Amino acid sequence: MSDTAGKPITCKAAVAWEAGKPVSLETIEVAPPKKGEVRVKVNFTGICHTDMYTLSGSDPEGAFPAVLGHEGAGVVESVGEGVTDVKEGDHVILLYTAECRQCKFCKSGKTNLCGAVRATQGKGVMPDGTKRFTCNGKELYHFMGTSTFSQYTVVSQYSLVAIDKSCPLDKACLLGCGVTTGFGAATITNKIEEGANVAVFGIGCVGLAVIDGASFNKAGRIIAIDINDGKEQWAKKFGATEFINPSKLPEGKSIVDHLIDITDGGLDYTFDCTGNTKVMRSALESAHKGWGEATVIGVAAAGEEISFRPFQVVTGRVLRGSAFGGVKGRTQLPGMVDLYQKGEFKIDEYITHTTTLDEINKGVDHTKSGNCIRCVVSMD
Ligand code: NAD
Ligand code: DAO
Ligand code: ZN
Repeated sequence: MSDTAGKPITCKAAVAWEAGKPVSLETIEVAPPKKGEVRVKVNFTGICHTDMYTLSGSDPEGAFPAVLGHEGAGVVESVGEGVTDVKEGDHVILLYTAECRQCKFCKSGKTNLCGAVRATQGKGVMPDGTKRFTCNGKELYHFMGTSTFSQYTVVSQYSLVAIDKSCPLDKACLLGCGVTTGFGAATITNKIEEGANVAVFGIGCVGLAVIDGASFNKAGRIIAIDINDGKEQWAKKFGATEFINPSKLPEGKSIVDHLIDITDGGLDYTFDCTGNTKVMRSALESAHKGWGEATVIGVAAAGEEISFRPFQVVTGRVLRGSAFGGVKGRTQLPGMVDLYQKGEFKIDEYITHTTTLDEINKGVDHTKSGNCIRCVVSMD
């Protein structure tokens, strides 16, 4: 048993004191894990746009002060009573989409959404309704059930998965969100068939991972669409066959009309990876009549709505969504780690920036810039 088991740990964390302000490096106390919980030493975390969205104050579920971060990997420091699936020393990926294997969602076999910790996770507390982080005596909220912007975090036993120790944690952390989300959307939520034609709107980490998943499934044409021309070389590196900047089409030509023209009627699969509701509509309308399937991955701002003509779906197009790529974290992530280790899909290539916990605000700035795919933060 570790020397620290059962005791509070003092460590550093980036604390979001209030919306709209930079996170602040603080010394915090992390309480030991209670029944059914696990305390993890976080070695690396990615920074995702959802962290930025919550930090901006736009997230209706955002509670402050909080420890943000949800794309992390580390090592189990100690486990609470009753935890049997992971043990001290295990290498783990934190899961913002939990998997309990007991709730009606998990048992349905139809979804990777899990109900076990959903309600408390959304309120920024542990499943028993309390918090494990304090800073100068003030309690800090948890975030997405993971809070990876701290050197130590406490999570539900359903919110992490042990992985092979040979997988480097600075890469494994990206399986905690962006890479898994896109790759899974192409290969699990949708099982893109060999030769199928695909369009991906929005070429960030998630869109690139959709492209990688489509290539993995041997799609035919993979058309990447982004308003930033700089994304063309990225898209092609990941397997896109074509790139279109919709803002550079001839006057009066919409991206939907253009896609329908160049694909003889539309795409077999389309993906929104922007979070823009107008783009979501374009994704549906550029799916082929009769069978085209459009998947919303992007998260729209609170209160936004999608509109489209019902005839679009009456005539056989399908609109669906995908959370965490449809991946059941505890069951399926170890297999994804194996695939990565065998070189069958990309992780390293997404990392355009690295930084340290001390300089995490530089990472936040990188993430907001148009040229960052993922910034990985070393927590030591
Ligand atoms: P990102 O900001 O790195 O990439 C978005 C890309 O979309 C950018 O390249 C941008 O130039 C492009 N874009 C913006 N407006 C556009 C438009 N009108 N037409 C075409 N391209 C446009 O973001 P990311 O990290 O790749 O995440 C993408 C989205 O996925 C975000 O909304 C994020 O919140 C969401 N997300 C969802 C899940 C999930 O489980 N569903 C998980 C992770 C992220
Ligand atoms: O079960 O009600 C629920 C919510 C599950 C979470 C779905 C998350 C999808 C998008 C998250 C943003 C990216 C980190
Ligand atoms: Zn469950």
